[in-house]
Amino acid sequence: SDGDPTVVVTRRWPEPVERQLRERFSSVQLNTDDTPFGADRLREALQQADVVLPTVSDRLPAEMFAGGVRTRFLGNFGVGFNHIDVDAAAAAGVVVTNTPGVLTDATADTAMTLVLMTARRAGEGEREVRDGRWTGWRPTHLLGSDVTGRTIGILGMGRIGSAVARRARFGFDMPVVYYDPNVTDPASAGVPDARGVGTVEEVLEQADVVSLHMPGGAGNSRLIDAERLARMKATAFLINTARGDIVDTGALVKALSNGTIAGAGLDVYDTEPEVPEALRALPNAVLLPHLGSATWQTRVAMGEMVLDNLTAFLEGRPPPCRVA
Ligand code: 8YV
Repeated sequence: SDGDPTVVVTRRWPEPVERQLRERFSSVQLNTDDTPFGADRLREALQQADVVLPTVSDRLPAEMFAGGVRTRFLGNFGVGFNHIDVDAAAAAGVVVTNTPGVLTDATADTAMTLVLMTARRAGEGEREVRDGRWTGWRPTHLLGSDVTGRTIGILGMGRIGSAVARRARFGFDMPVVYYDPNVTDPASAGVPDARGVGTVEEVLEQADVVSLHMPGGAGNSRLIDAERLARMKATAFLINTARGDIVDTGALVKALSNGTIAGAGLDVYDTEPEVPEALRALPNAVLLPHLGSATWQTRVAMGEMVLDNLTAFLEGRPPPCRVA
């Protein structure tokens, strides 16, 4: 893809990075109405464009690459890439990159937002005020649970898990227990006194708040099922800013309705943007619309990182964030 590659961008990006795209590539196609592409338009893009820049809302399973594609570079706008079959892409000669690091703090902040909102019943309270149902202060009104000093359990102590652990430990005095077979020295995560344990179950049994930070996709699919939810304390909260498929949603709805756990704070869903009515009806669930990395600064940085990877690829250098 030398000279002037054709570039398809599947969703709107923040203006500063769309401007860079227009300045750099004369044949860039921006998705001006910002509607999700769907399978047909994605297949067409892979057949016609040298470069496609997708997001989490674009499903790219193996069949998209079957029979070969024109696209040589897929620069994913986001760190998680379980929506792309990277093996099939590689077999079709497509280089895939992602955007690690630049969204770590924004996503960890979202996780802490959910911890606080869930434990302190902030969503319930906000709805009460807005609906004109607040009747005044009283000693037993909307009592939540303390956050400061309670134990946080981190499943997946990578970049984002570590950033949540540091916020919890140093901002909220929370002891940290974690499961991540790849992290043997918690000092490397910036939390020297975090306690690594050998199983997911130990984290679930010990934590007052459990926060998920592993990748989605086959390996972790339905990791948090009915049996594991039952291992959690009845007073505990489950936080998910990672991927929806890590949690069995049906089992979570049951656990939230029958008091198996106290509450859940979710930013991601396995059927996005569909959120089951049974979940939406539960007062002890705080539900955000996949806001993890949604700040101006972070989304611009993500776009710039996609562009850096694309530039490296087009100049024949190894893209810094190649996956697989
Ligand atoms: C993005 C995310 O908003 O990076 C990820 O994996 O889930 C979010 O930061 C989304 O993926 C955009 O493609």
